[in-house]
Amino acid sequence: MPSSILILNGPNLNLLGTRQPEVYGRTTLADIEVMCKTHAKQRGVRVEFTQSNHEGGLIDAIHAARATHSGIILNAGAYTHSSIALMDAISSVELPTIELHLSNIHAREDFRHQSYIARVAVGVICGFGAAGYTLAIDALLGHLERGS
Ligand code: CA2
Repeated sequence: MPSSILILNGPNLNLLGTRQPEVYGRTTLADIEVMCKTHAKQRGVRVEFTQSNHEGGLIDAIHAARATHSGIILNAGAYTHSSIALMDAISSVELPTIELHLSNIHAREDFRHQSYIARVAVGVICGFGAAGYTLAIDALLGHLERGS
């Protein structure tokens, strides 16, 4: 049983619940952290939940996870669509990673359809709002338990 997973949130997600509720909902990132920790406790796993507006901060967190976590859930925000550096960081740590988005990126602008993260992720969850975070925890635990 994996003991700990990292949930990593990228740029602007600290603004959740305060702007554009029609796109991202009214739930704040702090609310989502509580949801994740409650769900993870029921599933018998620890969660580290963090956010950074900086590409380098996200990369540092991914590198550090290699020593402390069994897998990663990553909502990389807009870096999803641009960051080869984040893609390389995920490849380099060899931790199973689930790509996550609140919105359905495929139903939005064309530039959101491209994801560098998806190329190295186990799978992608998008379009389920805040509920996607607990879906991603279950998906990652299922993957870790199966070992594939
Ligand atoms: O749907 C998602 O979770 C996204 O990762 C959110 C990113 C966006 O660039 C991705 O294409 C999809 C944007 C996060 C911005 O979050 C805000 C929250 C409240 C107000 C304004 C922005």
